[in-house]
Amino acid sequence: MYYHPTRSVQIVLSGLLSTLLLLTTVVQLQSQSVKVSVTPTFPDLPLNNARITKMQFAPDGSNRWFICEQNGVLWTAKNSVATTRADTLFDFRQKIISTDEAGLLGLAFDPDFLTNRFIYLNYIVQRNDSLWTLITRLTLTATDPPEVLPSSEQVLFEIYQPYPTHNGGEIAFGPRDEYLYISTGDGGGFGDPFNRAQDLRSPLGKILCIDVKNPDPGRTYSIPKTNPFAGNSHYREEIYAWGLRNPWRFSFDKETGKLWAGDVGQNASEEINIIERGGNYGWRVMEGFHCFDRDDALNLTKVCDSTSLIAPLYEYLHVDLSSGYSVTGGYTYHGQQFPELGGLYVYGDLSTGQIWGLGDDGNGTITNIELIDTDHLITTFGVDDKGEIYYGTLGQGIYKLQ
Ligand SMILES: [Ca+2]
Repeated sequence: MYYHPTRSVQIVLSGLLSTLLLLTTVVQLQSQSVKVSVTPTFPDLPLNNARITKMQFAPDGSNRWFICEQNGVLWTAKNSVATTRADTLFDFRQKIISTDEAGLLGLAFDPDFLTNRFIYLNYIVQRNDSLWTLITRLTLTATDPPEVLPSSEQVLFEIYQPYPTHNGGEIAFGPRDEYLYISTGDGGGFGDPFNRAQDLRSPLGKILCIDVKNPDPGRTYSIPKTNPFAGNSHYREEIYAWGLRNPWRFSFDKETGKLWAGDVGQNASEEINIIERGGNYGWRVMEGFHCFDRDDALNLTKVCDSTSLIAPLYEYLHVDLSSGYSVTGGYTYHGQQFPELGGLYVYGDLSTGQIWGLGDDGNGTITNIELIDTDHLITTFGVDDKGEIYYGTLGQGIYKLQ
């Protein structure tokens, strides 16, 4: 059964969301107008069932992908189907915990990478019986291939993780403010058992924002003055937005500056959100457009107080195993190959391998186009220097949309 988007619109009508949403029309299209296929990016590299968690294109003209594997290995290879060589930048398998959803999860290049050669990582370690997310910075050599200077690693920020699930994992610099944005999940457990995503004293279930380029004296970062709780020590001052379950992947539209996030759902709904400063995205009061009940998680008609909560731009429901149940956020498209996709947000689903393009015309019409239905377990997307889109998988390789 194919999910019909008007279903969510009808539920909105019976719910308590703002009247603005009632004006929204969702148009679901198949891909007949856009011909998309996928091809292996590295057909001659032995990827050995690598569980790819992140792929970033180097911003220095070296034509290199940097590829993170969940187990803690970072490697680089030239972006060519003729590539036969990959170079390991580091092997952190001994220090990174790679189990369930934990591991090496995120990578970002410094906005001034050309001069400082800094990269930033998001990964999980175990200390005694506790799991921690570490955000660290490393320096690369200017050689080709580059090498990591291991002694350069500095821990900038850390977050206690109660479970090895719903750990978020994205890190990215804002294209306009150069702050470092970090996604955290609610920390795991069914239905956010400790209500961490709504707890403004917890860093979990959030998008965080810190300034690592202008740290306070004696610290590794500072709080941007524009953060909603900057200067308010009653709350976590790093919070930028909250009410998120597991925003595993987010990205900035390089042209509009908008922050797009895919928030992985619980039992009912996968969300695409436009994240705004100070926004509360609902979890666990709501899942997608629906009030959430921990005791009856499939009841989509429950009533709750959704005042001041921000609904997703779009959701798809867990109808059956063919409908998708774990969103993988992607990137807005600004490449050359598919003019029809210009400005659309390209994202996918881990479980079904579907890839869609989502557009908002700004006048209340949201269009979701299925671009292709692959057989791949899509974990993450990447963009090359021409704006073309790729994705990594759990053990099935790396592919390019073309
Ligand atoms: Ca939400």
